[in-house]
Amino acid sequence: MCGIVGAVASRDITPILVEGLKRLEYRGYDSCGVAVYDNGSLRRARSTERVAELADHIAKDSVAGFTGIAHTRWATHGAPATHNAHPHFSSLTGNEPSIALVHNGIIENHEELRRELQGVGYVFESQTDTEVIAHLVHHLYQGDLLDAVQQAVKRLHGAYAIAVFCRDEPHRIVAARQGSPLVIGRGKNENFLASDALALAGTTDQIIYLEDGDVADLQLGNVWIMDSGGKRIERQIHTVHVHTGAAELGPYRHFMQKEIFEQPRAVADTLEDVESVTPELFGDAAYKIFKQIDRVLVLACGTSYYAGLTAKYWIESIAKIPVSVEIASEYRYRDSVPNPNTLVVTISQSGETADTLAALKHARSLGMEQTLTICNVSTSAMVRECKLAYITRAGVEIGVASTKAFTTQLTALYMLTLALAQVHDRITDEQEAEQVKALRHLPAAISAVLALEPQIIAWADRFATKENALFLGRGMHYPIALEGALKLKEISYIHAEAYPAGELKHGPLALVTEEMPVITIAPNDVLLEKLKSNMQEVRARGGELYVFADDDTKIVSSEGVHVIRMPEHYGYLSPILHTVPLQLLAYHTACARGTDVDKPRNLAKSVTVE
Ligand code: HGA
Repeated sequence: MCGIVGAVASRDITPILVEGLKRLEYRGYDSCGVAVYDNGSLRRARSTERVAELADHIAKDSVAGFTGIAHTRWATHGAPATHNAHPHFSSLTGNEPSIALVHNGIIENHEELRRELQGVGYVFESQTDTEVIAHLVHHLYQGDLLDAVQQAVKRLHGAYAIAVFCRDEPHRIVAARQGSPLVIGRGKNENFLASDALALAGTTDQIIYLEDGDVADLQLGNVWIMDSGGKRIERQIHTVHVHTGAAELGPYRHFMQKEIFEQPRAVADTLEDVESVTPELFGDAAYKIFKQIDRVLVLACGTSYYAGLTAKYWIESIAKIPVSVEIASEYRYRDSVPNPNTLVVTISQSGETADTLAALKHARSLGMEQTLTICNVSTSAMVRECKLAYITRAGVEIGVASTKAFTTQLTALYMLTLALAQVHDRITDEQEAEQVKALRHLPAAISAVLALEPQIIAWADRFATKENALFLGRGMHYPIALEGALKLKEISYIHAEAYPAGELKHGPLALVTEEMPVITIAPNDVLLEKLKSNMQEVRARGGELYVFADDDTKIVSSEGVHVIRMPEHYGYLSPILHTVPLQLLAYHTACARGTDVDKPRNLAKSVTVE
């Protein structure tokens, strides 16, 4: 999603800004821009193409300066067009621009502010909510940018991370955050800011995480931070080593393909050091917290939500603790019945998902203080906000459609299941040792499934001509069917829906014709015979079945029934194995349709707006 980079230095900072935007590029954006202070004027370059094209404009027009801000935009208000791209400038009509501003987030009272500012003479050039902040700061400016920004943010409703600079104070950037991430990078006689420390990798590893309500004043030699009450505060400086080596494609065609094939390594790394499952893997206080809770509430969005749904089957079956799983964006706005003995589990790849962070805060405001996150970024807001954490070691995930983050989340959630079962005496030592052995074999089992790729490519070529698909699963494989359908939608733009197979006859069977491919997850579990009946229901209506069947199910190909044989049933961990062929099917179908696999239309990675 949107990225921000800023720098105040005594050297040309455009290369730092461009490099920072490049590092954030994988998150998805529709336009980008840079503004710098150059010899008494504000200069700007903006583009609706990629950052590489923006860099060409910068070079061609010799845009350079020692103070500047840059942005990748994922439009929320106003079309993805150059005039809506950030940075936005402000001046009164006829004057040279004197304020430049970038923003992540959404200003909810933008219409009211727009009318007010138009009333005092400001002319708007964009349809964005962001431009009101630029004009508001300009309107309030009386020689001190910090003072103007502090006054301006008091008028804003909604979520924002902003960075602003002013022609009249060229060695200064003022930044503020409320609900959207923002970090400060400290250098020697130069300072930086970004929406993620990743953007500053290679420039500085001395990072300060701003908190909600903070306003920061960046100058050459120092950074001052004020809290929401305007009081000067010290925030800790962290030394952050951001792993950046993953951005190479190697022999793969897309990052998504690379990330699918990285799963044996990602799962093995996530399991590293785990000889036996102990609560302490989740934090020092985990034993005490796990002991005192008697329910679990999972809060997540998208693919992470499906990981939570899978965990519900595991935790209720093995640890015998009731679990509810809520879509974060819904939970935060509905009336629910809180229980203080709840373990609140948030799941987020980036740890910055705005909806999940807000849902977490909501749960806490309802008196549920025992919080744990499953997250891929150890320095994220989610990890800082939760009492307990398990950091998955998927590595940087570039493809917008999540793959290795999902399977590593599942791995961590299975360990959570075992830890809860252990603390609540629901599992014997022998059973636990057996499960840990199965976990440790998981990377090898995933590798065996990856070897099915050639067969899946043959299916994908046929899927590429379809416009609809149905996914069926039962029990703990139903969330995997949901994830398979989501993957296909996200990157191939084929309309796909998932159902628990027993639900077919209650409605979706009406959609089944010879034109409807029905992808079926067929593990050899207690529901197998029931699933076979559901498959017959599809065949009887002419629907064509594409079945991922465990070897020991003995399901064989026949007319209208295509089978790819999976390894033998993998017990509780089977959902993880069955995820992999669905990822490959979505990936190769998208390739056959020629879509932009790593950056699907309208989507962004790390969804930091509501
Ligand atoms: N609302 C602003 C910024 C959008 C954003 O933060 N996207 O991630 C706009 O539409 O320009």
